[in-house]
Amino acid sequence: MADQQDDVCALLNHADEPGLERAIAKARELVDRLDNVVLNIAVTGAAGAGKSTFVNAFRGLSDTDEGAAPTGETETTMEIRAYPHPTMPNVKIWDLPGIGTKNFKAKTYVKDVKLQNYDFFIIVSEKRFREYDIMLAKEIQKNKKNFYFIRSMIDQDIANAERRGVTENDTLQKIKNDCQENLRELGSPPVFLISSLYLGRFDFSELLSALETDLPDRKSDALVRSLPVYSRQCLEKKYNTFQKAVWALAVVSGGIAAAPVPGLSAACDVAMVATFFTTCYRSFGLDDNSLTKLGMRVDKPILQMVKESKLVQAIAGKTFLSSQFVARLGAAGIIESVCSLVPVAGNIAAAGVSFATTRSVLLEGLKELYRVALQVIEMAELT
Ligand SMILES: Nc1nc2c(ncn2[C@@H]2O[C@H](COP(=O)(O)OP(=O)(O)O)[C@@H](O)[C@H]2O)c(=O)[nH]1
Ligand SMILES: [Mg+2]
Repeated sequence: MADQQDDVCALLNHADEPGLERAIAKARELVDRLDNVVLNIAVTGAAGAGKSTFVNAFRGLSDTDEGAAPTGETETTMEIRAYPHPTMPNVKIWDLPGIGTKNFKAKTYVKDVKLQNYDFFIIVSEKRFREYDIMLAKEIQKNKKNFYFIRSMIDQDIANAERRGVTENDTLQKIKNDCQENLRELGSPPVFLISSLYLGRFDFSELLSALETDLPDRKSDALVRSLPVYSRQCLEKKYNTFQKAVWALAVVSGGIAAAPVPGLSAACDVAMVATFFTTCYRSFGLDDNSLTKLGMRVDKPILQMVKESKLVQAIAGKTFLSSQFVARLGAAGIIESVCSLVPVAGNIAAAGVSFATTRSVLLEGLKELYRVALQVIEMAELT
């Protein structure tokens, strides 16, 4: 009984709401958001600025992957195109033509591209920002939306400058100064120096931090979960967003289990657990496709190592028939440790018991996936 009271206290603390009912309502809302947050990111800039390559990198795709935005193409038909995230289709990146192009005249641009539909704008340039880029930023500002300037293809600038004996730091500083000078009439907003070939280098993590600060929490979490794992810090952020969601998932699952608890498979909502683990597994880049790509990039056989985790095997095997899934989780040693929490039978309120059990299962499984993903990062020598 004491355990149950502790759980309810923990729940109320997390929910930051007076009253159990309101806490449960808030949990339901959070779980809804976990799957249904809509995020529309607009990427704009001149032809050849590196927009499509950035759109692909943001979605964890290389240029040759199925569904990747075509890159290096001469833009003849200028159109707005949406690129949904491969595993989170509610996160969409839009490849927008620059302002002042043939089909998108400056005067009617705001109306034509439906500026209001986007959460924020990324304005890309591979050189200095153009007059049109600045004009667009002003329109975005008028519409009370945020924009972020990206100076793209930084890896190329560095390679070129190194050939002339200029150091990386000097090159980065010079480009940053030039860009800010270039954007003086906008009050010299920050400019993020990015290479879409190496998201883990240069200013991508600063860009992410700025976005996290500016976006509402639920959108910021969706963004973090959707990004490819490009660094250890990115993986940690992902882990934190999932940890935050666990209590809400456990509450909602508790509400579903209305009967006394005969055993574990009835105590927690197995379908929900399976969905949650699959989401984490994809977000951590543990699926075959992501691992193969990473393995090729860094020339290391990462895939085999990951396959040693029984939980990863269970998720990859897609055995979502409840009993089989639970059996596989049991084999992974995750459920065993929480079995003791479940009474064999009894009239303890099922919701309370289920909350504790489910929370433990979710936290343990999440920790296991995080552990494997960290090993992957170490093997790939991403920092
Ligand atoms: N080295 C390097 N090349 C890039 C980068 N981003 C884009 N490119 C190349 O620049 C060219 C134009 O890029 P693309 O994404 O098609 O530009 P868009 O017209 O703005 O969509 C392509 O050949 C890309 O491969 C980058 O970060 N580094
Ligand atoms: Mg393009």
